Amino acid sequence: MHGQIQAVDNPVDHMVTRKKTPMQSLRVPSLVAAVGLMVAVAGQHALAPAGDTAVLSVVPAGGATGVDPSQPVVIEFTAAMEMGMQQYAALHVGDVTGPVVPGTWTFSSDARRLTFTPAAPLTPQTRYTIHLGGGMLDASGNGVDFTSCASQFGGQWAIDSMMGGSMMGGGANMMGTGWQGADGTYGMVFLFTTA
Ligand SMILES: [Cu+2]
Repeated sequence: MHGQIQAVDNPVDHMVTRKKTPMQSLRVPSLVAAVGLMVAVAGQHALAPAGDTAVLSVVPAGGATGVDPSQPVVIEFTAAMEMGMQQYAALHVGDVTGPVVPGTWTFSSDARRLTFTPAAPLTPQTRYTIHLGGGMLDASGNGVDFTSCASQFGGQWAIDSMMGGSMMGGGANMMGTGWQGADGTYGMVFLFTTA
């Protein structure tokens, strides 16, 4: 799957296009649209454009260093998220193409706070990448506005070139619906390093 879909513009353009209407922002290759249609027909999520729900906080933030390996990874949203969206969050060792850290992502009872509990403690002095799928939906079925991630929480858009190479970690496909947003990105990544 990786590398078959070409990025159509740069991260800055994504930040602009997200604010346009769905038709105006549909600057994705027809292949992507076709895949989205197939998935919609299959009864799963179509590529929903971002609505009003945004990311409220990311801990540890992108670029953080000296992070306590026992410190939980916590993502907060401004509104409740749709059930099951935790499947579109992952923690990778190294960059976003690295192995997925085994563990469990759990939503708070109000579905606004997502916490990762690793199966084993994180490794000291190691780089990790939090990956949030661009196709995540809120409880109203709208996409999440990730722009605050880049402007406030050290996030980077997971564009196609970043996703190149094989996605490790149990064969997880992080370029399908749920992982890919309506803007064509694969969501946000946040790199941090443990103490
Ligand atoms: Cu990932």
